[in-house]
Amino acid sequence: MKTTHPDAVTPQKLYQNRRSFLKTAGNGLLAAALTPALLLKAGRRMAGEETLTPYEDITHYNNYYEFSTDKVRVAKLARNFTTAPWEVSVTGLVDKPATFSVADLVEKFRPEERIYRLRCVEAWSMVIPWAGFPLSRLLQEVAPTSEARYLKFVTVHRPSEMPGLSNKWYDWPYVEGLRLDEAMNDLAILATGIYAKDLLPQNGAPVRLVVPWKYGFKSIKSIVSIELVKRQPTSLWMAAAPREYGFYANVNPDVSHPRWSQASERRIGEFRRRRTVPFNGYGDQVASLYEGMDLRANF
Ligand SMILES: Nc1nc2c(c(=O)[nH]1)N[C@H]1C(S)=C(S)[C@@H](COP(=O)(O)O)O[C@H]1N2
Ligand SMILES: [Mo]
Repeated sequence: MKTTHPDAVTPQKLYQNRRSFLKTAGNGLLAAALTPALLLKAGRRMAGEETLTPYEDITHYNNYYEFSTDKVRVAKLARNFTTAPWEVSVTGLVDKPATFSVADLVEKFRPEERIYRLRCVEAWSMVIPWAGFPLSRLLQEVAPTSEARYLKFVTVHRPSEMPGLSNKWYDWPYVEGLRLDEAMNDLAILATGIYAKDLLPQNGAPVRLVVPWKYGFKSIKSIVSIELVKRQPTSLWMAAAPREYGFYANVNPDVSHPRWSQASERRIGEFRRRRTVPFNGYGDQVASLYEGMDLRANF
């Protein structure tokens, strides 16, 4: 279950080469020797005991309310979303505020593959091979001051391309937050790709957060701004339903959502439900961040 072992981390380039090799081989003699069943097996990469969620599912079952609240309609509605050029500003309580183009970030930080489980608050989950780099590396660039305690992330607000923004139920733009020590944990990444391809708009192109020990809604998409602040930011979800969505949102099978249990989950592509595990299985690496905190009060 240790999907984050260094062995599971492959530079994006190598992975691409391996894939194009498999493709070429598949066109030739090898293909003749493979039965359909074997081909199916070969096409399913494993992450430890688990199977990666198919690309088709990752890219066609999405939560991205700026486009639609209907998970299967997001991909189509987001098809023509403009994702380049794109800049992310990092401001607030930092010594060296800066604006970075995503192209430069990719060049500088060389996204690598990280296979993470994503556990949505709605009790479904996926296993996704992200391409990304640690958020801590970007933070090093801007040098947070000793006053900085939290990060506030903001998604682009572009009504002309995002039909869901007409939904007045939510307080746009989409905002999320992390505590600075959470953001510095090596598991927290900024992702720019999936399956060694650039992110598609529906998955948060060109750059989105991934925090694998928290519910999926913390993984804010299409980020344009990161601000270092003193006080805990209010996320879009906290503002919309404070009894249902807290700031921490750590995956916790013992704390139910007011409207449903969080004890189990449906892995997309599987039939039997799985038991949900604390911190989505990443407790070894993150539980210490919450030592001494009441995780029922801080949900
Ligand atoms: N800007 C923005 N980011 C967002 C969302 C959203 O609606 N808008 N949905 C969140 C939720 S609830 C989940 S589960 C994940 C889904 O990511 P995926 O569609 O790439 O699987 O994105 C999160 N990030
Ligand atoms: Mo979610």
